[in-house]
Amino acid sequence: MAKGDPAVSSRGRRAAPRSRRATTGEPELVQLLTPAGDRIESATGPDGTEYRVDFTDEEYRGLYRDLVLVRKLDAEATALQRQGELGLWASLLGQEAAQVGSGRALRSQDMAFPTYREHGVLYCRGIDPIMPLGLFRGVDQGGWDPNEFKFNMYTIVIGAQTLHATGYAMGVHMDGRTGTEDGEAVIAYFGDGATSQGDVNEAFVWASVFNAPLVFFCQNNQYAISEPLERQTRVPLYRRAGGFGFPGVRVDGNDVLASYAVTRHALDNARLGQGPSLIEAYTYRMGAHTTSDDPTRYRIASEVEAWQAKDPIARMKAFLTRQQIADETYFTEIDEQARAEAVHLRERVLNLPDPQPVSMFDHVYPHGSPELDAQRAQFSRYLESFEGSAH
Ligand SMILES: Cc1ncc(C[n+]2csc(CCOP(=O)(O)OP(=O)(O)O)c2C)c(N)n1
Ligand SMILES: [Mg+2]
Repeated sequence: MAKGDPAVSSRGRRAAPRSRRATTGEPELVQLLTPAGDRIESATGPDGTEYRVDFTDEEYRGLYRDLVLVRKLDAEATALQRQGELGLWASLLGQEAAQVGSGRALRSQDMAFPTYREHGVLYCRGIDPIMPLGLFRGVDQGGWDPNEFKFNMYTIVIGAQTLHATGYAMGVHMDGRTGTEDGEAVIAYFGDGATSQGDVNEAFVWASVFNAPLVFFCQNNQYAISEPLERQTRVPLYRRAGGFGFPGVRVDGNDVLASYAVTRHALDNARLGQGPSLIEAYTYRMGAHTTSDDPTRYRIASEVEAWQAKDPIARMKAFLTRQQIADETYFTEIDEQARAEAVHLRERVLNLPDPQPVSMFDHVYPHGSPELDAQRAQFSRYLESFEGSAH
């Protein structure tokens, strides 16, 4: 999907001719699409940057399709876990706009470092959604070639990937792959809870002083499992960036247009050699932390309902309908496409082959090792000892 440059493009064709800047003393929230589906033509960030997008009708419809597909595939994975077909699933429900907006803002040469919840970004990278399902079904070790898709492996150790991303981005800079419009930028995803980790704060320091071409993309979904945001910070998270010496901005993470505009701008600054920045995508985890969690034990229904009114897909649908960019026929078509893709995904998951137990030794070192060979041989003998027995 080729899209206009949000920072410099001309105004959206049917956009309402107005600009918005928060003046209430509340933290500024960059927003280009209200929860009711009204377009705001441009929004000004805390450092004066003006954000806007200029999509064609087809591109607007494409973003809607991405949001719906990503939600449907995620729901299918949750259902598979509930039926005992996956060991665990971390749903992205509610965070589709933050992920699709930032994921579509990446250029092909950019590198992404995800957590365990970035199924929407993975989808936008053009990766087959079955890839992480092998990991959560326990039939592979979750490995893929990060360079093939410019998408690093899922990381469950909270915050660790921000350091990996920083090191990688420092390398990009040292190799001279920044400073031009086709330079490479890097994005590191993490959550609100991760901001309390030492790793993340160390990543901020290193990225800052080495001017790494890195966008720190924090999805503030208000919870770290059961811990609410107020247990992580006394200041809005995006303001942390100032103390480390780089810009920070808070975007409406349920607004796919603003998420796109803010991320595209930050990535382009990074690729041009202007160093790191922090984006706080203000959103909400509508579901459980993972399928092992029961959020009714620590949050009240009215809070969830309040966020339901800010749903990322509903506002996009309202906008497309009102502007006559799409109609019911289109929405039905997309629902049908999403359903078919989910069925296809399910069939393939159920047919994933079980691995041979000894295969766990295969990818530890690229060229093996004598010690590992000995361990493999010992394990093989152990497995053979069961042959012919009932167990
Ligand atoms: C280093 C480390 N400590 C603790 C955990 C256990 N853990 C898994 S998810 C999680 C909460 C993370 O919250 P947040 O960063 O807000 O991300 P979210 O799950 O909300 O997307 C914790 C503490 C872990 N995986 N790694
Ligand atoms: Mg969180």
